[in-house]
Amino acid sequence: MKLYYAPATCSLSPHIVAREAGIPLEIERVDIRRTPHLTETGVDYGTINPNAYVPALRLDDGELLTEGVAIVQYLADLKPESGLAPAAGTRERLALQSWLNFIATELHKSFSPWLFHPEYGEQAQAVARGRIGERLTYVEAHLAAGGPFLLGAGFTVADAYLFTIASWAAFTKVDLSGFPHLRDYLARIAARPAVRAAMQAEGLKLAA
Ligand SMILES: N[C@@H](CCC(=O)N[C@@H](CS)C(=O)NCC(=O)O)C(=O)O
Repeated sequence: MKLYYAPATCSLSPHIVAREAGIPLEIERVDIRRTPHLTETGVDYGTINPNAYVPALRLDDGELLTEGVAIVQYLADLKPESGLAPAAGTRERLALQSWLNFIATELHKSFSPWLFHPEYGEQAQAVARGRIGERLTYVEAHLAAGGPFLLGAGFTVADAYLFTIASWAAFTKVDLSGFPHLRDYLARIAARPAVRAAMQAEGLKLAA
């Protein structure tokens, strides 16, 4: 299997999941800062994924799987014993899907594209930061009431995704000082060997 990724973007989430599950993965970098987006082997990524965004997972049978929340569940389901996703059809799986959708639609898409493109202007960015702050207040309360992970005791694919997206706060001027449980949570996840390995493979700076 091959994961198309861009360093430190949302594709870090499936990258972490594969490593947490012990699934061997080939990775190919995509330069999403240039138009057209080229892969590291010089292919126009738009010819691979018509939406030209990462992540995308090339399966061994040649099919291309897109959308981060689908990819992480696919990977987790390949290794049910990893506990990265509760079994399909259970209440716990619904809770996982609820978190994945929350992270995708309420957090990921409030950060991106708004806080990554200065051309949207300060007003739009202030609105995005306000919205993110409200959503993180909800996450903070949830972690304060339970934890240590989103679904309770065990690390799941939702944690890989939330870690990836909430870590963007560090370089998008989203203030996490009012969210101590979230900051502890992010630090705990950053220390996981699989997370460190994925970040290292993407050339990212590791927490001390
Ligand atoms: N709906 C997609 C969104 C993916 C997405 O936003 N990818 C960003 C990086 S985090 C990207 O590749 N942006 C480049 C572009 O859209 O051209 C998913 O959840 O997988």
